[in-house]
Amino acid sequence: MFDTLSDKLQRVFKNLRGEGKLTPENMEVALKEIRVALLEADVNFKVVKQFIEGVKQKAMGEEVLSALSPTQQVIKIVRDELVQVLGGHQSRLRLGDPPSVVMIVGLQGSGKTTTTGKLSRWLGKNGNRPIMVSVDVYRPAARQQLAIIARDIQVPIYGGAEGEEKPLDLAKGARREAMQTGRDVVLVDTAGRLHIDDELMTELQQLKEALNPVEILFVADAMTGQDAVKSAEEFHKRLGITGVILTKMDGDARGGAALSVRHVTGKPIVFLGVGEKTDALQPFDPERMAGRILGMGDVVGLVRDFEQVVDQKQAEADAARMNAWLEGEVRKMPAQYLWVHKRFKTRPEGEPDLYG
Ligand SMILES: Nc1nc2c(ncn2[C@@H]2O[C@H](COP(=O)(O)OP(=O)(O)OP(=O)(O)O)[C@@H](O)[C@H]2O)c(=O)[nH]1
Ligand SMILES: [Mg+2]
Repeated sequence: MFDTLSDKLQRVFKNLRGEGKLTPENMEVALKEIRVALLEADVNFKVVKQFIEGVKQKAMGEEVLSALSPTQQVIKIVRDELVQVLGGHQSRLRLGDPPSVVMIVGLQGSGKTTTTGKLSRWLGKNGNRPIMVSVDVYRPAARQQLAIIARDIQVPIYGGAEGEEKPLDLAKGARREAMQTGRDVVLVDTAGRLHIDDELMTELQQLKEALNPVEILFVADAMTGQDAVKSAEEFHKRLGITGVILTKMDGDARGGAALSVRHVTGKPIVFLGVGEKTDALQPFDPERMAGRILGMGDVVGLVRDFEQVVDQKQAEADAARMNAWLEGEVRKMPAQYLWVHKRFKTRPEGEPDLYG
C-alpha cells in the first residue's frame, strides 16, 4: 500500500535537495510531479486539485519556515496537506446512551461481516460490552458466518426468536436482548449487494429509522479504489453515513480510496482493516497515515522535533541579532544618550539611579 506513491514523493523531495531555496519555478516542477503521483495512485481528481492548491498556497505564502531547507519545507507542507486531506485528526466512535446501535453497511464482499467481528472485539477490549446481530437474511450462510466469528471472539450474538425472519425484527430483537442482558453496543451486520439498488437502500433506511443508530459505518474495500469512493458517496447521499472503515489495507491497493474518501463524503475514516483475522483492525490516524504515505516512518515525530529545534535555534538567533543591532545603535548614539543604555544594561535591581 502506498509504495509507489511513497517512491514518487521521495523522488520529488530528492530532486529539490539540490536547490538553494524554493522558487516559483522549482515549486512548479515539484507540484507537477506530486500531481502525477497522486493521480497515478488513483486519488480522486478533485482531491488532487485541492491538494495541489493547498500545497502551492502554503509554499508560496508565509507559512514557510525560513530556517528549513527547500526539501524540508516541501516535506513539511506536503505532510501537513496530507494530514488535512485525511481528516486532520483522529475520529472516535461516538457511542451514546446504551444500548447504542452501530450499523455496518456496504457493498457485497467489502468486509462487513469480518469488520463487525473485529469491531466487537476492539470494543470489548476497550471496556464496552457489545452484542452482534446479522440481518443478512438473503444469503443462507451469512448469519452462520457471523456466528462462527462470534464464537471465536467470545462476543454474544443475537440469533433471533421464533418468527423473527425480517431484518427489522431481528435488529429490534437484538436491541431488546441488549437491554435485558446489559450490553451497551449493538452491532448490526447488514446485507450487501453487488451494486447499490433501491431495495437494499429502502431496507437500510427502514433500519436506520427504527434503530436510530449512533453510527452508520460504511465499509469500503480499499482495493477497489475510486469505486469504493463512489459507492461511499452514493451511500452517503441516500442513507447518510457517519464514518468509513477501509478494509484490505494490507493488500496492494494504490491508496486512492484512503486519500479521497474523506474529502468526497465529508465523513471521517474511523478504522482500517489490515487483514483477515479478528484483531486486524486499527483506529485510523491521519498523522500516522501521512507518515506512511511519505514513506519516512514516523515523519510526524521527526517534523515535530525539527520544529522545536528550529524554534529554539530561531529564537536564539533572533536574540543574538537583536543584541548586535542594539550594540550598533548605541555606538551610533551621541554621548549624552549613552546613559539610557547604561541605565538599562548596568543598573542592578535595587541600586540607586545614578544616571537619572
Ligand atoms: N486481507 C484482508 N481481507 C479482508 C479484510 N476484511 C475482510 N476481508 C476478507 O474479505 C472477504 C469478504 O469479507 P466479508 O466480511 O464476508 O464481507 P461482507 O461485506 O460481509 O460480504 P457480504 O456479506 O457477502 O456482502 C473475506 O474473505 C474476508 O476475510 C481485510 O482487512 N484484509
Ligand atoms: Mg457479510
